[in-house]
Amino acid sequence: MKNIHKTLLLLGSMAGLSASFAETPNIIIIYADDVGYGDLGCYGATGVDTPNLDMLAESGVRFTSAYATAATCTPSRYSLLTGEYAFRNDDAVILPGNAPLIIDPAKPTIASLLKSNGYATGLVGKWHIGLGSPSEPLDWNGEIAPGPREVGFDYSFHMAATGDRVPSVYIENGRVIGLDSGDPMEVNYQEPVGNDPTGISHPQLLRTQADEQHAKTIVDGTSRIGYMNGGNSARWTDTEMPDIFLGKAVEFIESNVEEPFFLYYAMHENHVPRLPHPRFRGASSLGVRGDALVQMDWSIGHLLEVLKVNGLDENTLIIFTSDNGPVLYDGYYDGAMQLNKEHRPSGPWRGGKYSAWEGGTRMPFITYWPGTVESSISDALISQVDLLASLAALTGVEVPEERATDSQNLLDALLGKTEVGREYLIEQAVKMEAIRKGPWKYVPEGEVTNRGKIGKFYTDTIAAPGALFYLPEDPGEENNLAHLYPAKVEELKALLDKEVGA
Ligand code: NG6
Ligand code: CA
Repeated sequence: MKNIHKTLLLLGSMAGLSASFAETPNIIIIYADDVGYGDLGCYGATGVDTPNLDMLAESGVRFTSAYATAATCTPSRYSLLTGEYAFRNDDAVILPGNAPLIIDPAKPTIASLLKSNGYATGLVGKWHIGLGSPSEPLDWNGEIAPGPREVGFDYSFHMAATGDRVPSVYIENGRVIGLDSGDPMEVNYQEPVGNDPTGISHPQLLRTQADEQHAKTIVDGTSRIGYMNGGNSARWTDTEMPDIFLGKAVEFIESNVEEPFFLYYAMHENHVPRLPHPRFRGASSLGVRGDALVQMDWSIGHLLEVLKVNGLDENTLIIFTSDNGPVLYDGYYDGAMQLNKEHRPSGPWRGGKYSAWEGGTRMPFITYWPGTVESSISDALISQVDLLASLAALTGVEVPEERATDSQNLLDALLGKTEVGREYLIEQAVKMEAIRKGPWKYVPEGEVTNRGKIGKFYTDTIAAPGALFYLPEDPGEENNLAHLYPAKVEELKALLDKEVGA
């Protein structure tokens, strides 16, 4: 395998690539779910300890202006993998668990590019960008395709969508694991299928009560979004999920010690339902939301150990970030809001998941590569959409023309060699987009969606000509300066319109 890899690089160099600079470290993207900027110790968390992530941040680069492309999961994940802003794809909205794949397999992804360059590629964890083809309904009892394999992953072990959505089963290399052919499974988001109890019919069976949207089929004592029937032997146990994903991530690493690998480790923490393993109960003072963060950090510590034991630690680039901002209450009455105390999950930023305020997309973001990445804190402006072009540049693989055009090569910033990042980036929120350029942030006229008190969404109304903030002095986006700087408003509005379409 190693030899093949070198040959490919040579071909790359004949095609005019700067192959002499290409390196082929192992690459692990650890993608957390709903973890906010302020949720890690190294970003100021209180009430929860994250020593392993703090160590990564201390030895690597800790970014302060790194963004998910969107304030919700599906669009951010789409962008991360494809190098394309999700607002360019109308299908890239929060998907139900039975939605078809939204990545066109003809488009390159980080996985397919690295695979074409000799990497073994693996996905472990949350998928949530659809499975199956749009033209025919998916049979969960057969081959599940197209999916991760068709967009570049050699190996995959994942859930279909989210922890709070059916089907609550694991899929490995295109097959539901543990399925009994005598008990076929069925999934429906429109109407009930089968006779399983739901959160509405049997609330007494629930560990945690939920809102109506999350009160459909009960699996493992938790009601979900959507209905499922059958597949009983395949259904997951929530408290085991983090250890199962960790085990699969470790297996993938250990079976690829001899060749470069790319692992997309899409952890479930800190999405609802928050059901950490009992050994982490009480590990934080923030209730289950903090306990799940502690388990996430512990799992990452274990992964680091595995790399070390296998002699891979100095040959592995780790990138840690999250798909969207934090949320306390998100459908289950799990006490996260009541137990949050002084902790600020979005750090200094306003808003969180769903929101066009900074907390929606400004993410914790750490790069770690002992011996190569130098310890620093970086204010470089970067977006997760840039990972594709940057990792392609690192490994000497060419991005096909006219593909992944939103992705910029910010490799030097990622490696801590410069604090020069992008000029500007788009922040996609629910039903609107905002723009950050240099120190400025512009939110156009419209309604900013936010998760509020238990059970509620609320909106902040932005009047024409939109709101302009100077972030270095106003991280909380409280002082709208639009009337003072009309030219800046014009400039940012024009840029935003150019990108998202007026
Ligand atoms: C929303 C769910 C929320 C969560 C989210 C997806 C509500 C009322 N419900 O529809 O609980 O599942 O979808 O989260 O907001 S994400 O992180 O995968 O985008
Ligand atoms: Ca998410």
